[in-house]
Amino acid sequence: METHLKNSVLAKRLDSAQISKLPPAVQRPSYDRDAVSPGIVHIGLGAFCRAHLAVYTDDVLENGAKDWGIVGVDTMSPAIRNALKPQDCFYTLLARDDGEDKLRVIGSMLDVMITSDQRREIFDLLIDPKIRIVTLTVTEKGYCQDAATGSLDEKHLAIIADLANPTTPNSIPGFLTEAIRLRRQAGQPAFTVLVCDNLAQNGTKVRDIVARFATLRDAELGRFILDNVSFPCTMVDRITPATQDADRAIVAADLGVEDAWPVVTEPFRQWVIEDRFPLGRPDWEKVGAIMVDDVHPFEMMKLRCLNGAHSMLAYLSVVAGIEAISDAMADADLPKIIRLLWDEDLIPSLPVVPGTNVEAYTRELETRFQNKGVRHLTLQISSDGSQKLPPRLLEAARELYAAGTEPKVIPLTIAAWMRFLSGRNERGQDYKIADPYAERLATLAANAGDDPELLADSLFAVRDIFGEDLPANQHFRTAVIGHLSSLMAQGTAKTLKTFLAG
Ligand code: CS2
Repeated sequence: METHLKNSVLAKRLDSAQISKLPPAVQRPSYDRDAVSPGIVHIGLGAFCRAHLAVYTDDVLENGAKDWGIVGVDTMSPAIRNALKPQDCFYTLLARDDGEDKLRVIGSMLDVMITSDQRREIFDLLIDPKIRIVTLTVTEKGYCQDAATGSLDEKHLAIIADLANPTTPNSIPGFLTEAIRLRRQAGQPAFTVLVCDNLAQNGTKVRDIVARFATLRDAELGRFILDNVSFPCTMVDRITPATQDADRAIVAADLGVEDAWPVVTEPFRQWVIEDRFPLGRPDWEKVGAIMVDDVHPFEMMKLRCLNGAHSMLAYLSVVAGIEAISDAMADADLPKIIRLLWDEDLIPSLPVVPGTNVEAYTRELETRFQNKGVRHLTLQISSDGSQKLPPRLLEAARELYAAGTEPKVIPLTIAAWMRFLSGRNERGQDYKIADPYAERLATLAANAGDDPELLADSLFAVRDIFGEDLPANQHFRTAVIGHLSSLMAQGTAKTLKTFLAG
């Protein structure tokens, strides 16, 4: 990123002074940004939140709200602060459809802070009564959960470290607990915690994780959190890949000034939120969010049909050497396999929800996945399978077995993930496996060599992914081993053809 800027021939950088000089086609804040104060602290500044909740919030500011600006906090590296602070935290959103680009400069992010060197400052802000909501996008693994059960992983090294030094936390459960404790000590009512990651029952799950961490510190604090802190569940959706240098070049050419970290996304966006905000919230429902009493049915539909299909496409594609989701959608067989995943396994696993049409939803997903303007890399989606597969697909498999039917495509997906763990695709190219369990999984895969049964059984033994029940289920085990044998012996193309013929 910084290299791109150094080589740039454009002298100017996007910032407050440039906003009024941007080309007319670029949408930009028309509100008085200096009059906006922060009401939200957002933790986890990846591309997604900047294409989603920051945009909904920007719309609310456009509607005249003054006290719902966002202060962004990142726990990973100073890169985002280095990129955004010189731009007065303005950044560009490039919404792309096949052939159509819309640029918009977002102003809802008022400041960016980093936990490594601004922890005290961040805690001071978090006890300020003007902050009423803490939103999070830290990915599934950020919550230090046992993926199979969704409860706090008490053996997680970051959790052990934070329990030893609870006032200087680095993990998300440790950080939230300390912020809630300090706020209570300051006599302020608790802020609302709005989890915007793809976990089933995300708010409830994270509340239990945080309360458990707090209980390990002090049982009374754990009780306080359960009784007093609201964690509404949400379903968030907008396909937003990591920004590439090529995107920066497109944005710079269109804006006429440099933006060190724009975000590229699709036009579609959706947000369903449980309306439990004791200290108030922005009028997100006036700008397209759907406020409901129970998010769970919407969340299951999205987590399974969108994210589950993404994971399936990702593992089969990475192994086959297909780089992007839109390329996978142009394959002869992969779109048919996704259709089967939806029709045979996922749609039957979902409750019927009045007002939603899951068949239409999956047809819309096909179109969204085909969008060539958003180059969503399959390797990016393949990350963190140990955390993503349980809520996206393994839960559905469990429910189908419990209802007396058998999943057909989920075992193929699990076999593809197992094959993927070899780290080499069918063209002989190596790729990096990004996963909190990467080392453990790669070692199991290497030790099993080319024996599919040994590989499957060694991976099934990782109980914090598969639990006890699925490895003991003979149908599931046999189906996975069958597909894995085929993938290893014949490759993805032939395996898919045989599967579709069968
Ligand atoms: C994707 C999600 O990377 C992934 O695992 O499945 O980031 C997906 O693009 C978003 O959830 C869409 O809302």
